[in-house]
Amino acid sequence: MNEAELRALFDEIDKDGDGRINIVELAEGFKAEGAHGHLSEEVKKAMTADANHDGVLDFDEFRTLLK
Ligand SMILES: [Ca+2]
Ligand SMILES: [Ca+2]
Repeated sequence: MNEAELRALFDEIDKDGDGRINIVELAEGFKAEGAHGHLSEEVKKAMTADANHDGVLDFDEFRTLLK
């Protein structure tokens, strides 16, 4: 996935457009991607990318997650 694709995906998940992905947006994003069953596990796993522990994923953290 290149930088532009990452940015497009980030913007798609970041529904309120504040430049950060919170847990609700993340869960909705996973649902949209067709994740089933262990949604909370997937979200928990994704939040380990929250390097500065502010409870949201900024673009840098999001990029690290998908690397
Ligand atoms: Ca947001
Ligand atoms: Ca963060």
